[in-house]
Amino acid sequence: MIFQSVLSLFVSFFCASLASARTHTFNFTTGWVTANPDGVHERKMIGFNGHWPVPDIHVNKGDRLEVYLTNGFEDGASTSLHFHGMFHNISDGNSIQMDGPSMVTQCPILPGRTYLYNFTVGDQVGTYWYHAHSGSQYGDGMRGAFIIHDDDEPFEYDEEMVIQLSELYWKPYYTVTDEFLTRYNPTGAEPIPQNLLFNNTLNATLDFEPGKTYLLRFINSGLFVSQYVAFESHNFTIVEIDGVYVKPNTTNLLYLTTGQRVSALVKAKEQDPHKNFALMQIMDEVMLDVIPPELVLNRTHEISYNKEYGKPEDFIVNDFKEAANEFFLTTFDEVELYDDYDVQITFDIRMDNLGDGVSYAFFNNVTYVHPKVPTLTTVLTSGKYANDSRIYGDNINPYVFQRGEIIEVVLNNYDPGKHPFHLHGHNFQIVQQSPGFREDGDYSPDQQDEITVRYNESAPLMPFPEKPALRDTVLLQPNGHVVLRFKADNPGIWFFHCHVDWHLTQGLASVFIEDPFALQKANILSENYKDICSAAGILNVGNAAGHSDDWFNMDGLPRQPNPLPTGFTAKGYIAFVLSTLVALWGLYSIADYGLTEVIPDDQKVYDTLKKVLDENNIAY
Ligand SMILES: *[C@@H]1O[C@H](CO)[C@@H](O)[C@H](O)[C@H]1NC(C)=O
Ligand SMILES: *[C@@H]1O[C@H](CO)[C@@H](O)[C@H](O)[C@H]1NC(C)=O
Ligand SMILES: *[C@@H]1O[C@H](CO)[C@@H](O)[C@H](O)[C@H]1NC(C)=O
Ligand SMILES: *[C@@H]1O[C@H](CO)[C@@H](O)[C@H](O)[C@H]1NC(C)=O
Ligand SMILES: *[C@@H]1O[C@H](CO)[C@@H](O)[C@H](O)[C@H]1NC(C)=O
Ligand SMILES: *[C@@H]1O[C@H](CO)[C@@H](O)[C@H](O)[C@H]1NC(C)=O
Ligand SMILES: *[C@@H]1O[C@H](CO)[C@@H](O)[C@H](O)[C@H]1NC(C)=O
Ligand SMILES: *[C@@H]1O[C@H](CO)[C@@H](O)[C@H](O)[C@H]1NC(C)=O
Ligand SMILES: *[C@@H]1O[C@H](CO)[C@@H](O)[C@H](O)[C@H]1NC(C)=O
Ligand SMILES: *[C@@H]1O[C@H](CO)[C@@H](O)[C@H](O)[C@H]1NC(C)=O
Ligand SMILES: *[C@@H]1O[C@H](CO)[C@@H](O)[C@H](O)[C@H]1NC(C)=O
Ligand SMILES: [Cu+2]
Repeated sequence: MIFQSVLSLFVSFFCASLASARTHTFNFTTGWVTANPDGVHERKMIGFNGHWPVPDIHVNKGDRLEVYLTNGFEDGASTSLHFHGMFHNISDGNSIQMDGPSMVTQCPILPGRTYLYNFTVGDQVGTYWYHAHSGSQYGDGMRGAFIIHDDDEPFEYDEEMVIQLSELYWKPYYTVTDEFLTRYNPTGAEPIPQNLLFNNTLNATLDFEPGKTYLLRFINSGLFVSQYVAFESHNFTIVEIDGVYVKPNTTNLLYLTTGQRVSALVKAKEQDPHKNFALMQIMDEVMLDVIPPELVLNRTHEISYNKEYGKPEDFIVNDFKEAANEFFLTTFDEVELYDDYDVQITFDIRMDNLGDGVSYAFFNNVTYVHPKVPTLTTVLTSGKYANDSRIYGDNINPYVFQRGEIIEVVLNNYDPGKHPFHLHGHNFQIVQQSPGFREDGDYSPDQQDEITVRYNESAPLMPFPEKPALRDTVLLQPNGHVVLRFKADNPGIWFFHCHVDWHLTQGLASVFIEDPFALQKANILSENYKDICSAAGILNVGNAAGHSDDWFNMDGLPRQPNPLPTGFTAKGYIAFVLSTLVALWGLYSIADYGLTEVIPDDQKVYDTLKKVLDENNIAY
């Protein structure tokens, strides 16, 4: 009897989901499109099929997505696409080849090639996004919202609005990257954007009607800065973060790091207010090493009840500490904290110069360098060796997990920067999240050790939350720490990295290989996968160095540059480059020197500088 009713329940559930699940097919060909996102500076953006912005994608729970991504770049750039927050759960079919990061779960797609991203969204619901996972391409517009609608949302609203927060650089990503990752930028100062963007434009107007409730889905799809959002005379009630429903929490100020999503209900005024209101978008200026005087740090958008009421004034935010704090949000389902861990990984995060003079980012003194073959290829072709982290190459910070283990990741920040850490394939519980301990204005590399407050397990700074926040991207504060836990219940190859894309470019990443034998059982490399690799001249078998005769032979493994020569400290190197620069310009003091101005628009000054530095044979 019981068996029968369970069976019929199962059958009806199965039929219902089968009947409603749809497949959404897209053909996207990448290419440069002339646009003027901020109305100030025309530039080329990365669009699909000749259009920019690229479309938002809306699906329902359980649906399948088939995206044919064709590389249409004519400048030789390779590409790939990642659906941020998707679990690609092995139990929903085998889609680990669809996660997107280049050289982790696929090869770079070369011009003229097409790769199919084909996966179901499984049980996942809420606010996600998709973006390029090759170089910093997404900053130039190769990103869109990805919304999974749910008939059973635990809240009600009349209309939804999807809003991407990002920033704009006027120069193309490859130029900004080149200017960032050079020995002429020895402190690793992040490139300063020229503008904020709100849903890919500068000024926006959102129409409100009295009496209605709106669901505002915010996505920080930027490369770099965190952003605050403040609403004049209206409150936000947070109901979802990163695809996880939370106990409603009301606030006037939201904070989103890059990669994060926050959905909030906003109740419009009951009666016609006879005025319009300001929705403020504000850059977290603490993240900027220098603030150029012309940079506009906040933008005012109009919540329009009636066009005739005129534009709203700025809404002033007095205390940014009032922003909703992710650590205190509780999941709607009140999921309890994993009470212990099986495996603990501690990452000390540092930024420093290596022998080529460039500033790199490190987990435990290792900066991520792409292996010769994607880690997925190594997992699927290494047979019994797949359980041994040594075959993945020490320069990717690899960790192998067994199914069911509770993993605790401790991040200690020996850097005065903010870092939003993102894990592919999982949500994690936020077990500890310290405040920042940065001493303003102090960037001296050799003082970081004194300032930094590491996680001390026997004396945690925060009480352990009984029902912790759960999400896929978390903020690590300057010189502080965070502690995360998740269960290794999703076999895969999961990239764990800082979502400040400049820091990822500097190598702030690790790769988690979860239950490799389950992956081997469920997967073979598809013909499409192998073709893409072959076209790029990448082997379809082998360890991180491309060897398959001896799985522990690491000859030819791509490695990080050597350290600075002994006696040539990072601090000395920075001082030398700075004094050379200062001597050249003769006008600036080191203190207020704008480092991103190191590469001035004036090409002649740049060339002279280069020559002087080369003649002095600084870095090698
Ligand atoms: C998309 O591309 C595929 C393969 O290139 C092709 O078979 C299909 O007809 C295209 N579909 C649409 C809707 O353009
Ligand atoms: C945005 O608003 C500012 C200030 O009101 C105005 O100067 C600018 O022209 C507007 N830009 C666009 C693209 O609408
Ligand atoms: C996508 O994957 C599903 C499940 O494996 C398969 O049935 C379908 O044919 C695939 N779609 C394409 C276009 O290959
Ligand atoms: C933001 O832009 C997307 C398309 O890029 C659009 O679908 C969406 O409605 C816009 N959001 C608002 C609030 O206008
Ligand atoms: C916003 O929430 C605060 C605190 O809950 C409350 O005091 C205030 O009245 C609310 N404001 C509006 C406009 O609803
Ligand atoms: C916006 O920036 C201006 C200066 O750029 C500042 O005066 C103003 O207080 C800021 N407003 C908010 C809400 O932060
Ligand atoms: C809402 O968030 C604040 C901190 O931002 C926290 O103190 C409070 O406990 C939260 N309330 C609920 C119901 O989650
Ligand atoms: C990393 O380097 C620092 C400074 O050189 C050193 O103190 C530390 O012990 C190293 N850490 C690891 C995990 O190797
Ligand atoms: C994989 O390695 C782990 C840890 O070294 C070990 O406990 C486990 O038994 C290994 N699994 C297999 C199937 O060899
Ligand atoms: C960690 O905390 C314990 C308990 O307060 C203390 O005895 C110990 O010295 C601390 N460890 C470090 C490295 O600070
Ligand atoms: C993956 O699916 C399994 C089986 O349904 C489930 O137990 C596990 O929680 C899922 N993991 C994730 C990260 O979705
Ligand atoms: Cu970072």
